[in-house]
Amino acid sequence: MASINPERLLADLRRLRTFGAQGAGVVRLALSPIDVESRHWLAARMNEAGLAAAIDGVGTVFGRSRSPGPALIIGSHSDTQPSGGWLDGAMGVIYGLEIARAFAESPGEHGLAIDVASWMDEEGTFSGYLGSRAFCGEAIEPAIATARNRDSMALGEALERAGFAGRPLARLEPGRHAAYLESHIEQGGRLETAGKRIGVVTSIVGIRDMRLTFTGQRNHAGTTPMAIRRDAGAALLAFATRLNEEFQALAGPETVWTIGRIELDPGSTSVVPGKAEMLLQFRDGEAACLDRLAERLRELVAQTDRKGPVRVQLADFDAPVQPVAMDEGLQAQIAEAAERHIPGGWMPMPSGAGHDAQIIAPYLPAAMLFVPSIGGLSHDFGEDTKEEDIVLGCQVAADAAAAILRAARK
Ligand code: HGY
Ligand code: MN
Ligand code: MN
Repeated sequence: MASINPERLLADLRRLRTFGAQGAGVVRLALSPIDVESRHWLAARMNEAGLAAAIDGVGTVFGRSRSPGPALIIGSHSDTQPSGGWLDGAMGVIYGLEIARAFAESPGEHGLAIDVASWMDEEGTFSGYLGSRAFCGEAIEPAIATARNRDSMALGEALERAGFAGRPLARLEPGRHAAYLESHIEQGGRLETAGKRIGVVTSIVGIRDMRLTFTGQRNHAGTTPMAIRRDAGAALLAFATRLNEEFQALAGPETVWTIGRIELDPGSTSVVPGKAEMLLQFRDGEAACLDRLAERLRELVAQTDRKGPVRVQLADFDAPVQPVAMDEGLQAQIAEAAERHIPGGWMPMPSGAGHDAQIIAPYLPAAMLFVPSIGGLSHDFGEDTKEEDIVLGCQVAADAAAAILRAARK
């Protein structure tokens, strides 16, 4: 079996961390200058590893093995949240690079084709899973035409500025690509609580991202009597309270929902807010549960809008992401590899985080491997994983990758 090089793996992870480092965390938003710089570095490292690397028309970095197929794609994302950790996504990308190098150096695995990917904008700075959607041939033209980041920069402009616009897109090659393997930090506390070091992902949660806009009337905060106000901020807060009660009644055991952003216009203490916006996200492993919550939300919005005195509108904030199951055969190969390294030290588990693997799964057998997150913390600068778990995860992924490709050759 090929042995990964722990020092080289950790050195590349630490180097990638420097692109956008903020204290222990990383801010490397999709298509920001530092993200673009990191992608050129990544492409160079992939070329040094003997891959044919290119950055495609949406900024995905794709390193294609020079070995003939069948090929296993190993990847994740290297863009981050605004409060990003150093491992979210980045770890899975560098695993791919390290496994490609280890196979090239190993007599037994030399010639097994590993393609490596860093998908653009998994985190939805412009449009979630942009890179993996483009790779699978999904329509991204609407996103390119309309998506904007928080600074209102249009995706099309960001791609122009990055120098990626107009380039060809990395595309799934059904005759070549046998499967997709994504390794990732768990971003929760289940492995740590269970005392396990490897998670074999069984399924990935579905996600709905909605924008609610409340429109009232700006007015003087001192001279406008409470009875006649059309206070968009007060309406939003009342709606949020009612929503929590309603969702609690409809939620399943794994359902989560988050109001991640609230904006009041004009945001002055002496002005009754004329406009208010709320970003609401909800997730569950069952599509039927997500549909139930979405239906209740629509009813609540319609009721509130009819009742007044503030108008309410509901819209998708990002494209809905469906829950998916991971390929059973691939899961078994990850489990076998984990059992060899840490007998009994692994467990099957669902993913409460979204991943590019769920975009790819309908087009290609896909699987994921998790390593523990310390304290279950993620999407925060304090996100971390023990080095020995990072190294173990990469070796288990390498062994699973070899087994997957040998099986694909039969
Ligand atoms: O939010 C998620 O689950 C992923 O990190 N984008
Ligand atoms: Mn993330
Ligand atoms: Mn991630």
